[in-house]
Amino acid sequence: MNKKIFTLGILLIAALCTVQAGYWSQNPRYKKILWAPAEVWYDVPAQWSVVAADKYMNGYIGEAIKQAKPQIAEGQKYTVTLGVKGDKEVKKYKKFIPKQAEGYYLKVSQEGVVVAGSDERGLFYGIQSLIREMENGIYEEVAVADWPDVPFRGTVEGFYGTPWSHEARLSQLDFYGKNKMNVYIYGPKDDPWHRDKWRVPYPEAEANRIAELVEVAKKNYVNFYWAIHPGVDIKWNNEDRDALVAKLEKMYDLGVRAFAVFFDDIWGEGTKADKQAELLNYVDNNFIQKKKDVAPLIMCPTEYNRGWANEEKGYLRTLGSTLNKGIEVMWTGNSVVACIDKATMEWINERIQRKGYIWLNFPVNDFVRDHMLMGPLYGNGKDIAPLVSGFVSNPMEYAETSKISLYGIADYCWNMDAYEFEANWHKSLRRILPSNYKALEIFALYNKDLGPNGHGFRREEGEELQPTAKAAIEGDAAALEALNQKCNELKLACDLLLVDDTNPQLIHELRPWLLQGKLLADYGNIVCQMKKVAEKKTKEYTFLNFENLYAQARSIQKQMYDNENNKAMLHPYQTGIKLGTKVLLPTIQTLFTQATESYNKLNGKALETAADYNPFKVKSTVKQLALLPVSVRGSDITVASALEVINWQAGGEFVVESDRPITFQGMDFNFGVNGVAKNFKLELLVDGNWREVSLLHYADNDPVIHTGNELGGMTASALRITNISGTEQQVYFKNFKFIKR
Ligand code: LOG
Repeated sequence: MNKKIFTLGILLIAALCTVQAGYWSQNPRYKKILWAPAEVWYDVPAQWSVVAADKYMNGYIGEAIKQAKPQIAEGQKYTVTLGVKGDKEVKKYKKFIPKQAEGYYLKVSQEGVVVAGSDERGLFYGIQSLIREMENGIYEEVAVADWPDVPFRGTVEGFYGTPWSHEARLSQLDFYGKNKMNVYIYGPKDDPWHRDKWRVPYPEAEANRIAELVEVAKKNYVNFYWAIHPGVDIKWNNEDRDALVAKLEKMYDLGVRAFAVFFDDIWGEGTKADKQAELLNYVDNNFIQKKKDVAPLIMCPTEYNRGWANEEKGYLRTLGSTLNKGIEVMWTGNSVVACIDKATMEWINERIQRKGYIWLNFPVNDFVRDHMLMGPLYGNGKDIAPLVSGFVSNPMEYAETSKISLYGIADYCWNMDAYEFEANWHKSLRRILPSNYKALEIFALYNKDLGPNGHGFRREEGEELQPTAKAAIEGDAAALEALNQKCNELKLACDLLLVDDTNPQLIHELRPWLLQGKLLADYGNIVCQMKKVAEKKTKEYTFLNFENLYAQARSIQKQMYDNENNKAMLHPYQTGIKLGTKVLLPTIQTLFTQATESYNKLNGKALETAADYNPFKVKSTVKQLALLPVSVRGSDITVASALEVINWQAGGEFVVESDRPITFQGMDFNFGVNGVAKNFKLELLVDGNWREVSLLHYADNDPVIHTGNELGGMTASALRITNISGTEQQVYFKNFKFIKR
């Protein structure tokens, strides 16, 4: 064999360039390296012979090993030996095979390769590691023992909005296999046959696609769970019970062998713990258990986070004591969107009398659609593995971009203690776009935080820029130039990414944000230039004078606004396209104002200095509404919608204040329930006095609440909506908009 010894320098280059090789590039990271003799690299042989039982080679294992670099050929000296504990082929290695489920022993050496799984999935995972070890045509000698910390790891497609495409799902399943994740729960809120039409079987075309997904999931050793969401209108009678089982039977016929039942985001009859448990136990006893080849049932409770748990009513304790022991119960943590820690797990596990199954609402962005979430996965406790039965992430409807965080989920769930989020993040960017990973990284730096949102969940963004931003604002010329360079970098990154054709799906998803990113960078460049010329008095005329730059900055502001309102580019729910909102954008805005103020002062001018001004804010005694952001677009003022059920207590108030009086043109809102206008009172604050405005529905079957004609032309500095029904109201906060003159 051709032996190549690389010098340290070359190794460093290998480490820094896009070529990833060796065990440090594995995702998830290995649990235990048993043997790693030296930094010596060997050529991967062109061919090898396989030593393995026929049953593997005729199945998915056979398909998997064919993905490795060497081609299978008979009579080769270099062999790859495959097997599962108990098989004669791997008997010699018995003592190295981890005892944990899905574990494996892998040894790569000059003599040959051994992959010995503790079970078949473990063998598959060992092969994935092997493929990685050899993917660049060279390999290092290594032996590892590897196994997962969390038994069930993966995703729940559980967001509101456009469900993933079939192609996106196929690509996800492949990605899960490669990254050793074993769960995909199918439960997109806006798939009608999952929720609204839960009793109705899928039409043929959709059914065929599901059958194909099941097949591809199997190949990737992923459990495909199909979830049903019956709680919106379920009646607790035999007819609906049988309808539910009949639907699951249909799915079973398509090949599905794992099921979930969701009761999230509902109110009324469907939320009763004892009824839910009775139904689920029935399904468990008469369907899941009877089939013999079906995975344990998963349920998502109505009180799926601590913030919503009503201790007095004891919903969770009822589930805990009533649900069959084998049924898994999902949990999003201390609130809807939260990082998971030991305390929340201890709290929930005690109540449900089993280990909670985590539904992590990250990187889902259905409640902050204007932000793309490309940051690392961080903040979850590294000590929770023994306390969870599963850990799945609810991703964005942008499937390809979500892989950045999912890469972290895979690593974190497999090897929690060793998880390093920064390192994982960099690795993921290289994996997802090797051709342009540096550009992707620069762009991602401005797409981490969620912006203000109803759940109050934020992410770090722009710390690396913070000192520069601060100094630039304080007047430091070098810092201003450094900021200018950052904008150049961002623009360069966007331009490179816009024409990258190696991952078309990724670029397609990012495109609106890339175009907005270019404008943001332009805006930054112009404002830096404005800062430079604002304080200089020049006699001669130059086209690049302050007022022209000012006009250009205003033009860019308008282009960004137009981009956010481009209906052709965005789907109807989209609330805008934002990036850099934590540090970069606010810094540019501040510099814009500073520069304009200095110019005005020096030249006796009165150019408008406000870059972006929002006079509105929300105040609410209804906890779930208190943090909702308000946005202004032209004459439309919109409060962001909330997706979950709002428990609006009797007398609870929702107020939108303005720091200056505005004249109302019109207003309507949608609480998602017919006939509730009578339960609420609307008032406007006119000259210090609250004046009532009537509320009405135009039709019995229309949930939209309209305001009486008296509203048009009223000038007020606040509006207030109060629950006057005397009881708690359950509503959705779907749409809330008013128009000013
Ligand atoms: C929904 C989920 C949604 C997520 C984030 C759960 C269990 N249910 O508030 O479908 O994607 O929050 O908006 C949810 O999280 N409700």
